Amino acid sequence: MRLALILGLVLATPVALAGPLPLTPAPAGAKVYFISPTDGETVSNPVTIRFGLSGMGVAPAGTVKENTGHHHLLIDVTELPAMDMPLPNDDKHRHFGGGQTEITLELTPGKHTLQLLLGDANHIPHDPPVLSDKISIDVK
Ligand SMILES: [Cu+2]
Repeated sequence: MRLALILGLVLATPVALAGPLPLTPAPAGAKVYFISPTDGETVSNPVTIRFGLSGMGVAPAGTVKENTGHHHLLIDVTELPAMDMPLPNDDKHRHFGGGQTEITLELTPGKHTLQLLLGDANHIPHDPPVLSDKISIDVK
């Protein structure tokens, strides 16, 4: 099973692989972005955050299917996590392994940054990473 998975990824990847783990290729032009809120917006709790994705499809974690992934929401992350390892799973790195495309949450009042990063079946960013612009919001 694992050998077949690795073989499949190698065969599907036209360029040489970097790093110890085979990365899942992302198609050119794939884009992840915030539908809402928008950069600089002032919002009130609870805050609903909607995730957009174009050029790829959303699939639950564990699903090995070409050109798919699941969302990760980075909250107030100043230093991006490693792009060749499974993403951390904590309050600042939220996984949406069920294939969710939005979340409603409570944020402490004040300024926060939000960024989206797509992960593959194993929570590893794609090659190249599918990463949104970082937005800032002000929570009242
Ligand atoms: Cu994940």
